[in-house]
Amino acid sequence: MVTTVRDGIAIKVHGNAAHPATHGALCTKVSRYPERTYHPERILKPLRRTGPKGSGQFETVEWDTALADIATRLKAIAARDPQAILPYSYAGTMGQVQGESMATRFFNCLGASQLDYTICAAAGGEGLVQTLGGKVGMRVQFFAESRLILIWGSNSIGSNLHFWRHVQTAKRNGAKVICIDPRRTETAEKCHEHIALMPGTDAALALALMHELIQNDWLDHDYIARYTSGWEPLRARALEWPPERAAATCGISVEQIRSLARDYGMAGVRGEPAAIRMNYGLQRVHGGGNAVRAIACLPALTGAWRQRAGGVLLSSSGTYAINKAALQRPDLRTHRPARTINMVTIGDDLLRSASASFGPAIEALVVYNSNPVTVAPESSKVVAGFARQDLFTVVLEHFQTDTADYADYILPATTQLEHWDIHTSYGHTDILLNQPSIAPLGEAKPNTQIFRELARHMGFADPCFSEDDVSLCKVAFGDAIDFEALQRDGFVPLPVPDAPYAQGGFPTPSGTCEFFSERLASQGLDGLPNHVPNHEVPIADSAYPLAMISPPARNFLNSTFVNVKSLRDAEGEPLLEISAEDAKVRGIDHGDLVRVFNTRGSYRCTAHISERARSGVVNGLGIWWRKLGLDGTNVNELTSQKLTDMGRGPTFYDCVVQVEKSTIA
Ligand SMILES: Nc1nc2c(c(=O)[nH]1)N[C@H]1C(S)=C(S)[C@@H](COP(=O)(O)OP(=O)(O)OC[C@H]3O[C@@H](n4cnc5c(=O)[nH]c(N)nc54)[C@H](O)[C@@H]3O)O[C@H]1N2
Ligand SMILES: Nc1nc2c(c(=O)[nH]1)N[C@H]1C(S)=C(S)[C@@H](COP(=O)(O)OP(=O)(O)OC[C@H]3O[C@@H](n4cnc5c(=O)[nH]c(N)nc54)[C@H](O)[C@@H]3O)O[C@H]1N2
Ligand SMILES: [Mo]
Repeated sequence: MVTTVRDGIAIKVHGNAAHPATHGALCTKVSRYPERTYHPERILKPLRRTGPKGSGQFETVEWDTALADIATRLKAIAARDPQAILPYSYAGTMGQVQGESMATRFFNCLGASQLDYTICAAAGGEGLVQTLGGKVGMRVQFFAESRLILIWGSNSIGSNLHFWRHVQTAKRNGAKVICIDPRRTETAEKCHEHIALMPGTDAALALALMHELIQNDWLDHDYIARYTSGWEPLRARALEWPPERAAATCGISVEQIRSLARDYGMAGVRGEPAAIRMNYGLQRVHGGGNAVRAIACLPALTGAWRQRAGGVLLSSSGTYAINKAALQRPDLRTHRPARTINMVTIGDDLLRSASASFGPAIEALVVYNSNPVTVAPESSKVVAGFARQDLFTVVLEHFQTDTADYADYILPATTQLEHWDIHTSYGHTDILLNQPSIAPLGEAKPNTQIFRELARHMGFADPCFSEDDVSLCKVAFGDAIDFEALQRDGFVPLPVPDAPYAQGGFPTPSGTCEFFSERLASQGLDGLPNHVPNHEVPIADSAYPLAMISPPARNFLNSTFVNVKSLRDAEGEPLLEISAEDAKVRGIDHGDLVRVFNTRGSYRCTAHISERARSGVVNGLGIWWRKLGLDGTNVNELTSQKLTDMGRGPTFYDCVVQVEKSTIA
């Protein structure tokens, strides 16, 4: 991203044309970054709560007053048990320095509880690691050369525009593109085919594809023999999944499955590269880890990995050898090993009292780079937790988010335009440097600086608390990269092979693509991928007969940008997409106010009768700020804290609901 600055003011941001991965383009929301940065509601001074928790009433205070008081409060809690203090952080702008570096040093030194960073990609990441050995895969640019592309569980146009460019190139060169997604997204409608399966049934589809590859002998026997393990048991498992069985499970036709298998299998037979762009949408369900495992097996069956434009890509993040120990200094943790709290279950965990198994109740929360009151599942619990009178909460933020409303202190943080950071990717494999283009606005400080100063107030003496941000940027990759080149160009590509698994060499313990995972089996789990049904499977004529998914709205980045007027205007209002059929039986018209509800809660929004929704599934687009929605709620009022089969991840898209016309205005 290149920022144009005039008289110290950032007036425009655009993509760096010299960077091949972005190719000079930004998505709409990020192109509004100046509007967000200079937003009149930016928090530019530390704030201290004056009204009741959640009321959003604050007064400004001096930095030193705020930090001294916060340090006093944290010290008192730490003297009893530092594990009663919990940091909570996640996406922010996903940098390594403003993310888990100085902050993590601080909490390590304090001996605070540790956070399990699971809210996004944990299940799929684990599934991929069990099968391929790492978060690694095809090089993203070679999708442009593929002849067949499956976009599986991703709205690329909405959430990964830079990938979509390669798809367009492939399409122009005659490739066939197929989208597998319950929702008819912007992406699905631009593909040649769209397979709108029921949420959480992807493993069943993948197993049926294997069944067809076996029955028709569309297999690369040589590749299987040389570079895979567990073929015989996988074969037996796949043969349990004829297309008829999978069609019933997935809510699609037998012919759709046969046709997809034929396209994928024949590409292999003809030696035409077939590529799968999986993404995290399909793993936010109970069986998310297994689904990723099943899909990740496919290219090894047909030998698609032999070509650089064939294989699968879920994430490239495993390519980066980040020196986390140097950034985070786990050696500072001299206390006994602290417990780990899963960020997905923050609702329940904030409401837990002390016990032998849990440890101390959470007495203090320090939130940065995240907006849990908006994004975490089962909001009623999360809100009740944040509203606890005896909880001390500090939030580092740009804006008074739903979470900041519950803070005792809000500390103003800098944005990406105002600080140093270093970034990785989960698509391409370049390292990126973020250099500040403008001075911090008002009294805002980088997260790193806030934790440096807090460390001083706590009396932490280790010299690592004076390391500056440029040095942290250098530490992240050490000698592995040429920092001067990074500073000059803004990006440095990592050396990665074009076709990483053309001759095996998977980073698994066996060096093969592991159809059967000994590691999973040794944990008492199924060593083979299987279809693991959703926690909540919709059943006709039951109290909650509809499945609800809540993928992000195109113009929002999770809950970021929701307060940027031009983007919020583009999205309009919180809405629920419902099929004509499901709307009709409920007497719902387009634009009606509806109540969406289940055992966890109730949420009102506007119904859109839309072809984007298949029958049996409603789409509640996210992630609106609660305070901008009707009744001060959002879609996470309905989602559950149940976890995935692997990785302890969230199940946002595994949720049943009922919908009715709202009777009150
Ligand atoms: N505009 C925008 N871009 C974003 C984000 C954003 O919030 N807004 N978020 C960023 C982040 S944090 C992430 S993790 C990535 C996520 O990016 P992706 O992992 O690519 O996922 P999404 O595009 O968010 O959408 C998930 C898609 O999965 C579909 N889906 C839901 N359930 C299932 C299922 O069971 N099976 C299948 N096959 N599909 C399913 C949804 O309908 C949706 O189209 O995007 C990043 N980019
Ligand atoms: N229902 C439903 N819920 C979901 C999802 C879904 O698809 N459906 N998606 C899930 C996914 S994939 C993810 S990744 C999570 C994301 O959830 P979060 O990690 O909470 O991400 P955001 O909502 O983008 O909020 C990031 C916050 O960090 C702030 N921020 C940005 N940069 C900085 C900085 O430098 N310093 C500080 N202090 N703050 C900063 C922003 O202002 C913003 O309020 O949400 C999850 N929740
Ligand atoms: Mo995410």
